[in-house]
Amino acid sequence: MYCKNPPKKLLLELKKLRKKNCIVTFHSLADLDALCAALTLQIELGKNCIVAAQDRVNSQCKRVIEPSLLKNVQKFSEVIEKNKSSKIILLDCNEKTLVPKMKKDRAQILIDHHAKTKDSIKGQIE
Ligand SMILES: [Mn+2]
Repeated sequence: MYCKNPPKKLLLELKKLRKKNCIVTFHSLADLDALCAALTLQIELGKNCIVAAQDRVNSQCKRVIEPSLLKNVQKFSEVIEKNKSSKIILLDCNEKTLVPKMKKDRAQILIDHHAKTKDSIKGQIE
């Protein structure tokens, strides 16, 4: 859903995550809107916020994004094993098949601009 101003509840929750362990992920074969949103959120939340891809980023991301920033993107399946209690922020996606490494019920925060269906992933906070 598109909203001009983010819901207060969402902003409060994001504030609470500052400097806490959390994992930011996005849809498979990440594009620039997914990856840039994640990298920007990481700047806001701090280095305890891990940016983790389901698989890989697309060729446009590889062309445009600084290699040092790309190196900072980890593998979701590895990260989740080591950080089982971390909160998960899902960006730019609400479709289960596009986040194959994520258990469907584990997005604490969902930030997305795509249309929802009855099968969409729900975030505890959106
Ligand atoms: Mn996208």
